[in-house]
Amino acid sequence: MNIKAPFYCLLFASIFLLYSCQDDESFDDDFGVAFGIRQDKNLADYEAVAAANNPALPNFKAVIAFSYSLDGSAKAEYIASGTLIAPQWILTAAHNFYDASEQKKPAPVKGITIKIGDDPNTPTQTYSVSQIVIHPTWLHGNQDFQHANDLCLVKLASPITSITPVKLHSTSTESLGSTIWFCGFGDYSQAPGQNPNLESKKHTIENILDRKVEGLKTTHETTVYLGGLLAFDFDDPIGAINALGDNIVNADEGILGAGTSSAGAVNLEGATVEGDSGGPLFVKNGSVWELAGVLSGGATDPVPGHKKSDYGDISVFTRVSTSYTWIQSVIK
Ligand SMILES: [Ca+2]
Ligand SMILES: [Ca+2]
Repeated sequence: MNIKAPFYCLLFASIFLLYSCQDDESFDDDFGVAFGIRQDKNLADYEAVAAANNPALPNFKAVIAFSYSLDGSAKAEYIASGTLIAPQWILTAAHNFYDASEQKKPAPVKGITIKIGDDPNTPTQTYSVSQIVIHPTWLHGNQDFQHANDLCLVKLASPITSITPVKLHSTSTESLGSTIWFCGFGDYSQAPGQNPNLESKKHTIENILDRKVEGLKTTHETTVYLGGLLAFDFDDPIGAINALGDNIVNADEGILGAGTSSAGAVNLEGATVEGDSGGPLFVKNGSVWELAGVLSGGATDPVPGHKKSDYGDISVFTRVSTSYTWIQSVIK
């Protein structure tokens, strides 16, 4: 295992993409009081929900880990998350495999491994990848979160038959104020109490949907691609820091638009961290938990003195329903 401390990669807009990159520096100094999880909870509480397979909750088994290199070598130094949406297709974020500010071309498939199970250190199965399909306008230069095109479809070399794929949310009926779940393999290895030499286990977080944005669009050649965003904030238990409940403080929040947000934390309230990129945001549609968002990044400096993934963090997702047509056109 060669996990190095990751860092946030800044992109052209001030919203950053969550990314797991090679970096020898410790980021202990960046820890706030609540790195990704409530200060009064343990990471094990969040991991237990992912492993429990409760039928009343989303199908967390379909959430997979990627380990990969950017140059196609077998030395995987990056981690990311994704969701099985068809037996041979995984939906994730484009920036995991192609960030034009860092690379000349997307990561070769031969350097990508898919890990199944709750613990990527001891995966129950591994799969290789035959193809990655990056959103056309992301691939051709519009690598800015506000284009809402941070999406990538990963085709497996062979189908996964042991896991039921997750249903995509296609109806744009995501309900502001509703409970949502996120799941991913974000890197907590440097957090207090964790083994710094191991990859972090699959974990969930619970939150409330605070924002939805639509009407974004990009064009490649003559094709127009619609896009949208979803977002939530990381509230503290007593409701002192409500990042999306106050005034719009910067351009990032401006793109998410005006609105309200509940103050105070839900039971497993959390934020997203590096390595969670590409992981799913689930919304409940009737009785079915559907994949509604793909983790892209977070708003920069949402509250004064903010440290990454601490209370006040704002997580931003590329919306699935607004890109449903493109996704279906690839995996059909
Ligand atoms: Ca919240
Ligand atoms: Ca809030």
